[in-house]
Amino acid sequence: MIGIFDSGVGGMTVARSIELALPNYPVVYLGDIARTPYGSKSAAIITNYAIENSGFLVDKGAKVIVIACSSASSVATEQLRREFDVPIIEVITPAVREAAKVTRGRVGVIGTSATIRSESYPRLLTKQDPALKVYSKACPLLCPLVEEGWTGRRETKMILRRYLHDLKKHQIDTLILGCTHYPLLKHLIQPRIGKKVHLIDPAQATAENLKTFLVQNPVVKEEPSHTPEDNLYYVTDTSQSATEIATRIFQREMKL
Ligand code: DGN
Repeated sequence: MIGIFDSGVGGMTVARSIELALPNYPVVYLGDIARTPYGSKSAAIITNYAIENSGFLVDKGAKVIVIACSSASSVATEQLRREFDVPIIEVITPAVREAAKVTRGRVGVIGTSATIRSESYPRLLTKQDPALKVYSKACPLLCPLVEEGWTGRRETKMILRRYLHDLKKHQIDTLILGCTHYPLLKHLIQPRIGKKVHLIDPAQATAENLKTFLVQNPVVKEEPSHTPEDNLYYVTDTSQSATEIATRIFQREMKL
């Protein structure tokens, strides 16, 4: 099984892209909505949560774990690789590789406070290409708005405009959505940052990376009779809005 976890519903954007890229591969997902958001917590706490989530997924039969959360990917990847003997896939590297491929030199990164504080994106981006100019902005209010289902509200648009203002001043040509909740706000981000700015969606980049990884390392195998409807989606608390958001992301009735 492919195990995937996030602090809540954001990682479902990654899970959905994985279902589309690998429809016959079994998936088990854990959304830790009881303890969301992760992005405002310390690296030590996020790492503890990531270890517990990964333990749950391994118990369910996961043979590879996707950290579908930029905050946990930024601070907990190395620790998870030490604790578990299954491969650990994170969401930072695939997004950075894609950004480095398409940018003309000025890259923006938005993410949670934990992600931006860790400097994981600028570090990897300038490792890929030392000439890149990277501008980061923490957007701590966005995840709670997405978890609430406020993805079309006037208030969300106002907050986004405020957050993106600084990045616009830097005339970025590429923007990494450095949080797996943000693809759900793509329709609001694109017109506010500018139509010509290339948005990097971590969900698609990570799914492509996982597909390539599984071709080279078949730790999980395709099961011809398996369909996405057979996948298992767990959450650590009940939430009506999580079920509604999941149903919208997967475009089918979801039972969490
Ligand atoms: N989806 C998580 C991330 O990518 O960082 C959000 C973290 C949070 O809980 N705020």
